[in-house]
Amino acid sequence: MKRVITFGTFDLFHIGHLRILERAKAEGDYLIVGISTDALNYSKKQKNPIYSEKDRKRIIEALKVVDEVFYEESLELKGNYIQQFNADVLVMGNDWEGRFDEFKSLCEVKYLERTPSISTTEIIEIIKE
Ligand code: C2G
Repeated sequence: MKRVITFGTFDLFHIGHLRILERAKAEGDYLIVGISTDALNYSKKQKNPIYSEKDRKRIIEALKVVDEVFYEESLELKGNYIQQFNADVLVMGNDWEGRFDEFKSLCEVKYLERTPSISTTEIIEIIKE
């Protein structure tokens, strides 16, 4: 059984998120998703997500294509998570192209094309206007 791991904040869950999770699952048989905690998100983006980590996790857990979900507490722990969850493939959107190449010694690393014209940031901007 091929085990796939991916990571993300998945705030204001949208079609781009669903598509990457579907394509990640298609890379193997079992999909594990690391949800960025609120604290990790704050450290990356200096702002809090709209949805709490608890709600973001519940939404991802409810998806048919997702088999297992955990909290990603730190970007530096990615290698540990890959080993802990016995992942064969790491999938990320290509906005992260090249950023996780160091893990090629642990598993396959694949960057999939982002879905164009949709992002959480853009949704927030449109609602604000
Ligand atoms: N994504 C996508 N198409 C979009 C928007 C997002 O394919 N239009 C993908 C991203 O490339 C990423 C996943 O959806 O692989 C989750 O995106 P974010 O929630 O923005 O994740 P991010 O905050 O970048 O966190 O350890 C890495 C981080 O946890 C990733």
